[in-house]
Amino acid sequence: MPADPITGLVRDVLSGAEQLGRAAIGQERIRLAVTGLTRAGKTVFITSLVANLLAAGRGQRTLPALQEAAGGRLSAVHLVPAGTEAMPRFDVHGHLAALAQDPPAWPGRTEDLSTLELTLRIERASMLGGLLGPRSVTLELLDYPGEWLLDLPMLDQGFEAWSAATLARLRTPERLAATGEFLGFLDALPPDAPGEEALARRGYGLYRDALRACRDRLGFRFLQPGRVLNPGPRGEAPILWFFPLPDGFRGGLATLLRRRHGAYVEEQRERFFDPFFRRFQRQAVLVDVLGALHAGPAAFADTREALAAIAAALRGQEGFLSRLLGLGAARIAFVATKADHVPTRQREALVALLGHLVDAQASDAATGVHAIAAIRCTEDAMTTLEGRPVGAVRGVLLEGGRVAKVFPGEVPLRPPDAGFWEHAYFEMPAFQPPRLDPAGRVGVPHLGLDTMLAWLIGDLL
Ligand SMILES: Nc1nc2c(ncn2[C@@H]2O[C@H](COP(=O)(O)OP(=O)(O)O)[C@@H](O)[C@H]2O)c(=O)[nH]1
Ligand SMILES: [Mg+2]
Repeated sequence: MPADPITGLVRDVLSGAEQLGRAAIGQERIRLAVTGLTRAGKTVFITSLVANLLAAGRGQRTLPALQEAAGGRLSAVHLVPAGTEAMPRFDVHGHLAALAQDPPAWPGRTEDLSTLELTLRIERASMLGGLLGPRSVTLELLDYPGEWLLDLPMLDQGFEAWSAATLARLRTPERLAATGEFLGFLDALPPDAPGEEALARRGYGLYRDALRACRDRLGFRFLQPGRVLNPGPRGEAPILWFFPLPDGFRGGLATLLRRRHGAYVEEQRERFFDPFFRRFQRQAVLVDVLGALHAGPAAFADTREALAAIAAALRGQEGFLSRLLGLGAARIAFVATKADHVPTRQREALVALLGHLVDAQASDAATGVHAIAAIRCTEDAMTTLEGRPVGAVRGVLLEGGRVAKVFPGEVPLRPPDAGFWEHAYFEMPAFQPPRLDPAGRVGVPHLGLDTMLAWLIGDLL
């Protein structure tokens, strides 16, 4: 097996945790992985979770539903100091400091692969009211890029099927501005193109640039393979140097790309997904549903397709979730983030819409659907639109720092049809976060973070 970034990192996560686990025999661990596509709100989510847990450990009622699920009181919460891990560490102090600035700032953009551990001390009351004695639990958090999750649907596809599906997406008119150069390169290739390294590298470079442009300039999300967009801190490796080929290619290039594709898929399965899913049986998949609505019909359809493919791969016959359920204890929460962009009465619609996007079944106890704001920046307000009163939100705009009332539009209960987009009106400005107490004594205002966590990890506390 070639040495490559993710394999190494996952091994680090696994072995680092193993060592710690041994050091604290008898200590219970909760392993929670947080993922989501770029800008979904992963960093903000973990920052808020940590700030609110630390405050709860100092006696503040910041996460009531979680405390209730724990059947007791959090009496102390500590960050586990960094040891000798090779994994990047989640910069919780930096992110909290940004929020405590005046004016407060959102945490900066991050490399999406880092870990952090907290110890939670829980005082439990017995049924008769006496104390049962404290329990100590280690909460291990992993922040990993949602782009990698998009490799899941690749596991059951051969090179030809993957190529056909991928090229069909790249060729849609909305994407041509980003993909034209790569598609031009493909068109000029003879079907018996030789397996030359320079040719493969050139094609790969153009493909990678097309994926990046689709993501960064056009807001598309269904882009594979995930490690091309997010190779992790150790950079690109030859196993990534493939790209989709049209039907009918028979020469050396086709053979080379097919081999690399196969090696990549196998490696992801064996070295990433298998060990990872076995270890992190609790996962939060964050989705910026409102942002996708805001980005328009093509980007929304693309997010929808990406989520459906991920959910199906998790759930299918051979799906990771079904295999984990065999081991017991797997749970995945799909979470619509930034719910403070819509007034309270629309949050149910947000949950319903996300439920449709991931095809959640009421009977599926292992999959939960939630809408939260990890950091609540607004309050409900009323405004008038064409003479009639409508629900709005009020907050401080990030740009300019002035208080504004925003009518965000109506969240549809299900994936909208063409008619919706004709009249679509969806405003989603960036709000300024509330300022965090610099001493960190109080938590961070949120919406539904505790309820969601109670569902996802409450049974383990
Ligand atoms: N209003 C609001 N905005 C949020 C919230 N969470 C994230 N955001 C916005 O989304 C941006 C991206 O969040 P971040 O956590 O950095 O995304 P990541 O790329 O998934 O780590 C932030 O800078 C905020 O502007 C939230 O709970 N409420
Ligand atoms: Mg981040």
